[in-house]
Amino acid sequence: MTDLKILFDAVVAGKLEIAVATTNSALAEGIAAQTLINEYLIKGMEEIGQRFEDGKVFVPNLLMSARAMKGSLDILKPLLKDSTSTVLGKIVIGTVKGDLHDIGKNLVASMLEGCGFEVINLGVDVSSEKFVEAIKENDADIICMSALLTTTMTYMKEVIAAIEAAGLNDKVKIMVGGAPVNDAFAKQLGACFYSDNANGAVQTAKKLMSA
Ligand code: B1M
Repeated sequence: MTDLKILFDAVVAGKLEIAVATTNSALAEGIAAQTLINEYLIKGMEEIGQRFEDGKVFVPNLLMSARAMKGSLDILKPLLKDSTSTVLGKIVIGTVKGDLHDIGKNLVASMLEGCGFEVINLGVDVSSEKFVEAIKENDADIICMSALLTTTMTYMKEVIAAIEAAGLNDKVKIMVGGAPVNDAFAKQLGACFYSDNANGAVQTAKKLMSA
C-alpha cells in the first residue's frame, strides 16, 4: 500500500521522480485522481507557499515544487474526463497580465475540458486585448480569468472594461478565481461569477450554460 504522505512530501521537496512514481503506484492501487490532487498535491503546494511566506524557502524551491506537481498532474489530467460526449459550451481561460502562475488555472482548464467544455487556454500573462480577441475568434460563451497575486488580480477590471468596450458583455459570462480572489472582490468587479476551486468552477460553468 503506497504511503501517500510521500506524494505530499515530494511536492514540498520538489522531487519530480518521486512524485511521478508515487502517483503511478497510487493509481495502480485504485486511488482516485481527484483524491491525489485535492488531498496531497494541492496541500503540498499550500505548504511550500507557507514556507515561502515565512522566509524558509525561496523562488527556486517554488519552481521545483511546481515541476513536481506538474509531473504528477500530467499523469492525472487524462483521468479527469467524464463520459460527456457533447460540448457544453466554449470557454476562454487565462492567467491575467503580469502573472505567471498557471498550475491552478491549468487544473481548472483540465477539469472543464474533462467535464465536456471546449477550452481555449491562452496561457499566462494574458492582456485584455488577447482575451477580447479570443472571445470574438472562438465565439466563446464564458471567459475564466485566474490571478495568484494581489498585484495582478486588479487587472481583471481592465479585462472586463475591454469586454464592455467591445460590446461583448451581453454575450459572454465572466468567471474569476485564484488564491487572492474572493466572492466580495468578484462582486466589486461587477457581473462576475467566482469559484475558489476547480470543481466549483465546473459547477458554476454548467449552471451558467443552463441559465
Ligand atoms: Co508564487 N506566489 N510568486 N510562484 N506562488 C504565491 C501566489 C504566494 C501566495 C506565495 C506566498 O508568498 N505565500 C505569493 C503571492 C503573494 C501575494 O500576492 N499576496 C507569490 C509570490 C510573491 C510570487 C513572486 C512575486 C515571487 C518572487 O519572484 N519574488 C513571483 C511572481 C511571478 C509572477 O507571476 N509575475 C512568483 C513566482 C512563482 C513561481 C514561478 C516560482 C511558481 C509558479 C509556477 C507555475 O505556476 N507554473 C510559484 C508558486 C508555485 C507559488 C505557490 C507556492 C503555489 C501556487 C500554486 O500553484 N498553487 C503560491 C502559494 C500558494 O498559493 N499557497 C505562490 C496550487 C494551485 C492548484 O492552487 O493556483 O490557488 P491555485 O488554484 C486553485 C484555486 O485558486 C482555483 O482553482 C485552483 C484549483 O483548486 N483557481 C481558479 C485558480 N484559478 C482559477 C480560475 C478560475 C476559477 C478557479 O476561473 C473561474
